[in-house]
Amino acid sequence: MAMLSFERKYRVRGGTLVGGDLFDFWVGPFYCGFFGLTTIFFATLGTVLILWGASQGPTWNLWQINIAPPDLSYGLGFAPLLKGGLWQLITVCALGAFGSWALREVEICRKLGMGYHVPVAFSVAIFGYFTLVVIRPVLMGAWGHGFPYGILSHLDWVSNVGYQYLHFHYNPAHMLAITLFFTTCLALAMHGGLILAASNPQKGNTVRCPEHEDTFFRDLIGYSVGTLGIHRLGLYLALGAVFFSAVCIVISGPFWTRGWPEWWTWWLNLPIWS
Ligand code: UQ2
Repeated sequence: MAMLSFERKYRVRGGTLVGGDLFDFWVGPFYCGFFGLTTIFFATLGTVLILWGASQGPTWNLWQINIAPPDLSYGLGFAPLLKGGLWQLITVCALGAFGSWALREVEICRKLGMGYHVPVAFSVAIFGYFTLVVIRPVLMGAWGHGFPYGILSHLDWVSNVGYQYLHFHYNPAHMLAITLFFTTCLALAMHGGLILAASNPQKGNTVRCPEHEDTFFRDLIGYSVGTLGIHRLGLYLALGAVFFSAVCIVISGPFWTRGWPEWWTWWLNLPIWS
């Protein structure tokens, strides 16, 4: 692992949330910390449980391995290990590992005197997963509403749940989420393109500065969002995409049980048409 000579200077003591100085050390390039240990604990245990679950299943085909949530009849109770209990334990391990990783990010931010933007952003991704395997199943009254852990099986789950609501593209929150995902791609493509363009000048010229980047977009569309602004915009678009993805699935079932095309009857029933 490459290490720049000045990096040592930024490896500062303190900023820990738990454990004081006890776990405040590095292993090679990696910070440990209390949450580094809990991350390793949950990630290792979860991986071992998945491997053991696979060993009890009918296949070692990587695409077909599946660890399913409990049957709906178990409701919100515990299920036997091979009847969804494994899925429940693996879910606890996953949330333990993701949460530990977010808190390790917080400790590193505190050490470096940085803002908490990275752990906040990661927490929104965790919230997306939490919505699928905890919030929605709890609102629906059964862990069996969580998605199965498997490459093809989770795709089948997405397809089946989608068709249960006839046509998921009519879900207004799904529309918003897709629009935000596409706009995130547009913004990152524009930003990546602009940065590479400015740092690869024509032969004989020096690398271009932010003034040139601003000027390009002012010449093109009369507006530049700015060098800080493009990163804010990218963050908000990406977090918004994940947030509305979580909204679009959590309203499907708990708050709307029919097909999504039918939701639009409020529009057809507006009094202005009569
Ligand atoms: C910009 C700017 C950057 C950029 C980009 C723009 C100098 C290096 C890409 C242009 C972006 C605009 C005008 C916003 C587009 C809006 C949406 C919703 C995609 O001005 O400042 O910094 O990378």
